[in-house]
Amino acid sequence: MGGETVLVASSGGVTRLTLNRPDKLNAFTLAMHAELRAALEAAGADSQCRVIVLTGAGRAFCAGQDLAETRGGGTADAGSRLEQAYNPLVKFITSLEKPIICAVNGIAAGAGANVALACDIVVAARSASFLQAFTRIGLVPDASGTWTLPRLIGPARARALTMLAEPLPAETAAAWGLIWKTVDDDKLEAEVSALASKLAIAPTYALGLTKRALALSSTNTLAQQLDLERDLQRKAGASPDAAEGIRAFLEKRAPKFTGKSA
Ligand code: LHQ
Repeated sequence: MGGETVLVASSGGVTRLTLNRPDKLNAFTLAMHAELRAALEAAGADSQCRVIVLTGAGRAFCAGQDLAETRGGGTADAGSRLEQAYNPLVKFITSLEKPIICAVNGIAAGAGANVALACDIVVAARSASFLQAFTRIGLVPDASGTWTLPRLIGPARARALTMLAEPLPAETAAAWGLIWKTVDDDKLEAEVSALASKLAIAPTYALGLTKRALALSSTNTLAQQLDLERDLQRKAGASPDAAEGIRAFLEKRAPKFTGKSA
């Protein structure tokens, strides 16, 4: 299923989206943006889908914007490409109330790195790397990099990473807290499948509210965040999954979550 540039496969509550321009290291074209957005929207609306996995075909995850495509249209208004494509993509990924795992199978460069980092759980192959390539070509980091990087790894590392534009090995990315973990290349598929299967039977509604609470914490005061936790706990606490979770604990058995809000 899916289009030419994004492959879509769904099974057991997991929707797997594969960026599919391997000969161009899965660089983003407008067509790929449109297909990815449509696939994400469909997964978001599909009640059977409880977790999304985003990965790349071939040896790279994604090399960012396809620079051959922007050459013709020029980068005179590179901002319009962000406005049209990257900004809505990052907003969609970060606000979708379902978990999104990014399986970084190889190099993630430019906007490709930052789209990966916008996902909820990032697992990288040990040979992968993250390259804030932008300043190599006279651009500034985008697709939320200037927001995400200082928050995840601190301003000092964010400054050097973006200004030097050197590849950051996946192992270092994990050690710095930029991503969740690295695994041996030949274990990536199995590790990500195991994580996805676990999340596919998790209380999806509570996971979505957790994602919302963590996102809002970056602008909230402690008092606002405590109020938010109260409000979201009220919602989660009234869900069938909370009733099931507590009942299962007391009955000393594994819970059977539906993922639903009511
Ligand atoms: C590519 C690309 C690519 C096209 C590899 N485009 N073909 C937003 C708004 C508006 C404007 C601009 O940008 C943005 C956001 C951004 O993402 S800007 C940053 C764009 N990305 C980059 O600058 C990274 C460019 N790529 C590279 O530096 C290298 O390809 C890396 C370091 C990722 C990998 O190097 P290698 O492993 O040596 O592979 P390669 O360079 O030989 O690439 C393989 C092929 O993929 C090659 O095509 P060819 O036909 O010659 O075999 C490359 O031209 C193509 N490719 N990235 N972004």
